[in-house]
Amino acid sequence: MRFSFLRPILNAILLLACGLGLRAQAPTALPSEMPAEFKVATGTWDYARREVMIPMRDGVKLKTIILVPRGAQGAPILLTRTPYNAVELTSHAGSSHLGPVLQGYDNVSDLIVEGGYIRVVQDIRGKFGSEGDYVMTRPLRGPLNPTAVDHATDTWDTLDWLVKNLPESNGRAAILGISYDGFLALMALVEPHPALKAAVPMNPMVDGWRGDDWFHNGAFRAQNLSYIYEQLASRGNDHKWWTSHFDDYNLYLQGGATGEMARRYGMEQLAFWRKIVEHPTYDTFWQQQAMDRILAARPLVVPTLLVHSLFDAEDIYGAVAVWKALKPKDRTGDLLFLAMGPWNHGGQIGEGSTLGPLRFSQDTALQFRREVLKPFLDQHLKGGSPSGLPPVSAFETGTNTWRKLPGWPLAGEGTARPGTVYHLGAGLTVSAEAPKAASAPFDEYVSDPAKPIPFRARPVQPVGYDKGLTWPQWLTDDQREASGRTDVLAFVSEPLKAPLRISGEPMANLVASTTGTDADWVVKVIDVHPDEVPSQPGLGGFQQMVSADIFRGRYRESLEKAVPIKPGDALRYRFALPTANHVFLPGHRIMVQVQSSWFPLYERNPQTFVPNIFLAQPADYRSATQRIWHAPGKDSFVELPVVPLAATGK
Ligand code: PG9
Repeated sequence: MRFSFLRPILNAILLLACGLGLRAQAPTALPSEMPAEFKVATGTWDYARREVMIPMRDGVKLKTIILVPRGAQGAPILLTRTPYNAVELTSHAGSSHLGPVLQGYDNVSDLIVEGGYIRVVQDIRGKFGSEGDYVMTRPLRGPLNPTAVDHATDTWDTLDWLVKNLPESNGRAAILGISYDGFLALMALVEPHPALKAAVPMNPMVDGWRGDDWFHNGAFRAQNLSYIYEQLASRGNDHKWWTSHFDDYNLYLQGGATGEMARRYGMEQLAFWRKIVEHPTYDTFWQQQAMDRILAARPLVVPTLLVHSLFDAEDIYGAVAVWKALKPKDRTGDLLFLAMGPWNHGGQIGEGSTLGPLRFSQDTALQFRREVLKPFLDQHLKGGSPSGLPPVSAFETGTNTWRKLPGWPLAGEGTARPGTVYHLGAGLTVSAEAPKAASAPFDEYVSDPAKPIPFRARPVQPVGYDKGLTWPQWLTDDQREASGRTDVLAFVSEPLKAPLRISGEPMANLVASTTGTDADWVVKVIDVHPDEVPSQPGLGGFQQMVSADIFRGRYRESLEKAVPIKPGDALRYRFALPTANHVFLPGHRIMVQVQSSWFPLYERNPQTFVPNIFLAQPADYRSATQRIWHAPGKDSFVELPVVPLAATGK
């Protein structure tokens, strides 16, 4: 064979070439089976989903989810602004239908679908998909916010963009939301965009010091540390609160003072937490961001429906405070409305026929959505006929009846009219009789910060809305356990012979002394059910809390300045309890419980005056003997906002 001598050389060249070729052609990785960007096939969906970044006046863009019903034309817009993840709130189920997608946390999905609304949910600046810096309940431009933007301007800019960029809309919008989102709905009223035709602030956070999320009358709500931690540690709530205890009672007790507890979680890194520690009193920091004060200083021009829950474990103060501040501005009577029902925090968007052990024999939440919310929105967003709503739509517990009321409160609050004063008396009684000189002048108990009174049965669950957690309904817990404790005084009336109707805020009036130099006072007005309740045996002897709150004694003279209590001095403490709309039925008894801790919902008072309780040291926590006086001139009582049964509102 000619040139056969060349074969080995040729083979070697071939091998080399193949090797080189192989190396040149082999892919570095298997090609991805995922497209760079997947387009969801939405042809069969009954809505279109748009995700947009809406620019604000300072250039920051806010992530906004827009859900437009298929074929919508001239549709009104329902806007919610939130720090709770707009994408998640609009992605509840994998469904081609708008209803299931919105169901769950989102407000009133049934109403949205039936009403043909364009649903818009937006992350506020600094949270989840939005750009910008996060500031907890960002105060309005002014002394607490030197920038040019706040939630009022962000809402204005958002609405302006929406009406210009949604050809399917009729240019009319409402803002609605619960709690933080309710606070944001109130912010929209500060300088409303002309397209804003209605607002529905539900359970809004209004005053974080007086009676909503952070403090009640100066007592810090320690169990909220987990919320502050998760909400502020990262944009996307990635850092989850952790615990090494099953019982929050143990967790907070071993944590010591709240400042020390927070330090163990590294919370000094969180600017809002540092602000809380710097502002334990009702100083200008809190006053200047209280929404009732802010709105009271401006005209009311947007029709507003305030929604209040009678068993709201988080924001039981806000809606009624705004109502009181704004009602005088509603000269024509067609701008401000109030609805209140037997719900927990946000319960009006769920199923409302029961709450804890209480039964209302009707779905009160559905009734509210159909008979109050829908007509209100129809009138203002669709140019429908006047809603015909009364100023106040209030569910009355006890009788389980809806009332259409001309105003709120029905009774003159805090006026101590005859028939409204219920004295705490010797022998642990509640009665209309003033104390007599001959009877025992006080009752007393020892309050021991080493053994604070659990605010609910242990093990105390964490605050939260996950399945299985009963936090949202704790205000309906049976108070029987507390009434049997030696560190709780339980004053009780004889069984009532006639129904007693209250509509408004009960006032606590304690004359109390302590051996310490600071003290907390918790007062609970309770409806004690008869010992046997044939229709619901489990309610036999049930102690139903009707209205209750805590007051930090150091603020007796001024909410702005803490002062020590003089040991042994019998001093008067007067404070309002949350709104109630209740009838004590015949055979029921009125109970008033008094105690000095409510733990761990509220941090412990060391009972030794220290300038800042967040920074109290272990040695400051001391037992004290508390006396509740019921002697002539030193009479403790509750003023109940009593109204005749036959009064208005049938
Ligand atoms: N109650 C919650 C909250 C509101 C405002 C500030 C902080 C917390 C909420 O449910 O949104």
